[in-house]
Amino acid sequence: MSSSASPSPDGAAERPQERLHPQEHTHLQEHFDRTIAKDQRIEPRDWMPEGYRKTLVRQIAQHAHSEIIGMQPEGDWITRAPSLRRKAILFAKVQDEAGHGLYLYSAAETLGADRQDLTERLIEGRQKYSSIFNYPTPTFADVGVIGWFVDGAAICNQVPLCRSSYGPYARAMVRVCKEESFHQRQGYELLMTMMRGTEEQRAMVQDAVDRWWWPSLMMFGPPDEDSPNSAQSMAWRIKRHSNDELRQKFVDMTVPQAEKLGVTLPDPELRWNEERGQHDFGRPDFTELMRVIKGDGPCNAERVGRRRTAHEEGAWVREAAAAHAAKQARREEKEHAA
Ligand code: FAQ
Repeated sequence: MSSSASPSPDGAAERPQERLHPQEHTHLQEHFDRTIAKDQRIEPRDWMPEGYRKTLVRQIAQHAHSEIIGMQPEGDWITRAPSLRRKAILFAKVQDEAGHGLYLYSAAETLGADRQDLTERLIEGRQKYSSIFNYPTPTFADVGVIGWFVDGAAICNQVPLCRSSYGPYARAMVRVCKEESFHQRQGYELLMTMMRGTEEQRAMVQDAVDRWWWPSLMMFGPPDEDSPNSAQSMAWRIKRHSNDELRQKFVDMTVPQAEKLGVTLPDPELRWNEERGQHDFGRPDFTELMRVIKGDGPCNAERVGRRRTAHEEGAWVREAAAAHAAKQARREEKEHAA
């Protein structure tokens, strides 16, 4: 998409509409502000402040990259799933994640971003993806815990995004959330089955819970006081809740599920606070989060390296698709001329 626009450092092209008469600009800004205040949607055809557009491209691109990179940790288990049923479920889930990524890249394209450019920014380390996908998956219990925790966290974060102020992003989230619910349930069901199994299987589940709990809490981002983007994103109603509010919601949702499953969450400070009507819990290690975001997590190099290889090996598919599209266009042109 986007033709005459010139690229800017975040992959969002500058739009000519910014060169407006000051009075016209004020009028458009007021209209935008009213739309946001009335809780109505901004659509691709609408004028929007440059900062709003860039924030959306940043968040949607990171979200898309997360879905695509997020295929890898569980994808590693497709060929080793313990039964045909588990293999089919896992296949479907990983395929859904690819679909979410492509859906989100399309949403970013409505803002003038270019998909190829976004992919290059990802593999060159110039754009981020979720920290959670930089942790290893040594056992099949990890597949269950990813579904339960990671998809559970994604649901907490993404259900409010269904009311995000940007129409294409909000609508994408509705479908994505429906599929994430299936993903979460399949993870929980897998863990339930393992917990009904042998002592060794129960130990595998507990070990995976111990390894994924804190990284899952980190998915929600830095604490509110250290979150540079939250205030503006919430004012624009892109984000509806702060990072800490969503983290709290995830903890409150997950504790009873852990009890039912029969596992212990690895946090000695975790307890119900009667007064607040919420759980108190320990502080995640946010220095670890920052380290992982900056590229120094257990699997960052492997994840990005694999994405780069896949992109390079897929070049012939993109070339073939482009050649086919060009041939179709020439054929249609000829038919119109005749
Ligand atoms: N990892 O100022 P804030 C999924 C960055 S999809 C990496 O608080 P913001 C499905 C942040 O980007 C999971 N980077 O930022 C699935 C910013 O950097 P920047 C992805 C992080 O945007 C399941 C800087 O730190 N979901 O799981 C992280 O207001 C299973 C400062 O942070 C989404 O992307 C992190 N954890 O809030 C797939 C949801 N946290 O851009 C496969 C949409 C923060 O200034 C298997 N995104 N950063 O350079 C959001 O809701 C927000 O962007 C947040 C961050 C909440 C992630």
